[in-house]
Amino acid sequence: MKSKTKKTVTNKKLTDLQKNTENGSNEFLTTNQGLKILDNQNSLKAGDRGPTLLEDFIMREKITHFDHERIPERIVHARGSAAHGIFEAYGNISKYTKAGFLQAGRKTPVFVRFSTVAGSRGSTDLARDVRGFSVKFYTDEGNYDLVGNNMPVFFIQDAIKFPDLIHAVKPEPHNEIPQAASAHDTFWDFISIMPESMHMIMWAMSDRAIPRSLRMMEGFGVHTFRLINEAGKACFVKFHWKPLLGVHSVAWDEATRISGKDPDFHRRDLWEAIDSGAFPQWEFGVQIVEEKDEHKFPFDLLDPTKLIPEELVPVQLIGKMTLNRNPDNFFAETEQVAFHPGHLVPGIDFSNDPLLQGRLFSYTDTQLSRLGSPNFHEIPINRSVNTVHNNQRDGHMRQQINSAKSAHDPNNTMSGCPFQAGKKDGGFSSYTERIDAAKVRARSQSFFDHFSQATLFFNSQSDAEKNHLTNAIRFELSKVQTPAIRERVLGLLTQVDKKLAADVADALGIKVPAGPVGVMNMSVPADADPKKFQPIKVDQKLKSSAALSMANTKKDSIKTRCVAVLAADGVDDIALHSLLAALVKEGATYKVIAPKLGNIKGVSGAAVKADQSLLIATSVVYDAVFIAGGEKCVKALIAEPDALHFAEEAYKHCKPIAAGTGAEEFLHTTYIGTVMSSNNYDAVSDGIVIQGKGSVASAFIGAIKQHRFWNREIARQIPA
Ligand code: HDE
Repeated sequence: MKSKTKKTVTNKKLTDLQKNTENGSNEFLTTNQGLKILDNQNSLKAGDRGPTLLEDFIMREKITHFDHERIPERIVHARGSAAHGIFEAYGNISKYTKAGFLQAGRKTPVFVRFSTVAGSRGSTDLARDVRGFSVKFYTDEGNYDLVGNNMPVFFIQDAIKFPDLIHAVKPEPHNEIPQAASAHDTFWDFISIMPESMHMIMWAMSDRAIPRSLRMMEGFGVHTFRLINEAGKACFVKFHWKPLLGVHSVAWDEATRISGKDPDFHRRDLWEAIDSGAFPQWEFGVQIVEEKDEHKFPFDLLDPTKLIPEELVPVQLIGKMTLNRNPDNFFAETEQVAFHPGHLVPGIDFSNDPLLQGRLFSYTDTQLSRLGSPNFHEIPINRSVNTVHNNQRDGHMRQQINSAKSAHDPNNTMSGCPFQAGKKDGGFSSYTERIDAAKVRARSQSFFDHFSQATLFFNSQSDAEKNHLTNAIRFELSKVQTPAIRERVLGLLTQVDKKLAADVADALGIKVPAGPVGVMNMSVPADADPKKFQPIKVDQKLKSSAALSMANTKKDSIKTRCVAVLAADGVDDIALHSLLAALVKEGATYKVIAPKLGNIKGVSGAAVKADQSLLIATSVVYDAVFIAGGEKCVKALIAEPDALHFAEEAYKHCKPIAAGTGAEEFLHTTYIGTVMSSNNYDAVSDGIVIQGKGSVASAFIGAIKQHRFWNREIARQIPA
């Protein structure tokens, strides 16, 4: 035990000695005052069967601390998962920005937090929701936070509506139901009278809202920002994160089942990937618009319900982010990290997007009540790598011991220190935008086209994606209890796509309205002319945009994909090991699932370890299924209803399925066999790989790269 060494306390050494030791290291248990604890199992009592004494300061301290362990959760984005990493800039961007961390060759540590928006801290990862994508860059010019989402637009155009939006989507106030879900009256009531939300609704009802993994999501800064170069010249910019693994989602039915089987699915997936060295990566991209081109688009760059189609302004990739380290402590890092869109560095500035402007106030304000002190910047995860020098002092939980004799600026007492920095020393200066305007509560007419980009998004989706989106709105509106809300939403949908509206109406058993129901936009200020608030639809010419569909994402790798292997005694272990070696070589992982835990016997006489039993295994957390071959093994699996259900469920969710020698018989025992026996059945386009028809390994790998065979779902629904 290290603590036995005696330390001499001198005044000079006091602060060094005060450094906290790590919990769990080779040390004695102590109180918070450093007193060694003799007995941590029994409270102090009057006799061994007597009452506990108030005097027991050791127990009181322990329980008091415990009583106060929880802090208020974030009002939005409460459930999150985070990781450390590194950002490496490689683009030639100096023409547009002087931000040091964006210059080619620079490496900057980052901390990234992903989140859902509506649910509480303990809610499920797979809720249909927007995902937060916040990045803190610890640059040598100060911390820069890019606090974005996995969708490039937002529900509302002005920050003043944000509390209403969130009150509407959160559980209803009278009974706190439902948790982490938008499928309820208050949310859709708000949407039905807020036509500006229609574009975002298309994204939120698409499969983007149920990602396969946090590692397979795009990220967007959402607002238009400004970049500023050394000469002080500005341009507009939109920020993008593009995942190297492509953008992929699960099926809605699958999402609902994952929520029960493994509510930590995304958190676990991120943790395990980083833990195993399969570091998630994103490329960082910018869409740049010169100031002179600000008004050349059929939408307003300041409107956060609009994106800039990549066909109009391509994304230039200028850096790569790698997440390579899990947090050491969830609370200290993931929970206490405090992001703020106003944490800027020289070379980046705001635009006048009215949603962004409102955020600039909110984020510091919320940390004051969440983290409890204006000193939240001193929490280790929030500290700048630059030493902080200023005259701010004191407050709850102050960590820094400022030794200076005075704390005012300007001063003579400290010979003027700390000094203001000139521009050449890296001093931040806001972009000198000319503003000459009347003070009004108003919105520009250029914000009133609420539908054309919603239509653009819908038109850009593949048939399967359109199908999913339609079903998502059907699902949500079926949960809505008030018929008038359903009707109003349908009225708005007619403005996006007539067939979409008709298909949704059909499932609700009502007639599709001819157009908007009643006054389309009820968010009109008192005394204003309602005509000025009615939506317009500008012809945006571009009819579809490839980047908006996940069908066009990268499908070139099976890295980190997890394959479920169903096996039992008598498995053809030689063939199995060769298939597994091929999968692992390509970066995939696998789990062997057997009727029970322990070892299963291979035909070669060797044992194969079962990672999971059918009792706890579930198909929904896997990307693909392999039914191992071997006569006895196949017979044993056929006798297991859970194994049959496992395969049928994977088929229902459009996952690739491969069968080893003789395992075709297993498939024929399931509903999949009925499908396979139908005329003109094409196993390849259905993602089914059978041993004996070419190399199983390469065909299976090819199928896993495709992620899902959604066409299967349209052609035939399967009862599983
Ligand atoms: Fe946020 N948002 N937000 N938001 N937001 C918060 O700050 C807010 C908005 C986003 O992982 C809160 O520290 C207002 C858009 C993310 O810790 C709060 C408005 C976008 C996160 C807040 C918006 C976001 C937050 C709650 C309308 C995408 C999680 C806890 C003007 C660009 C950050 C906190 C993390 C968190 C306010 C709109 C993204 C209350 C007022 C648009 C990713 O300050």
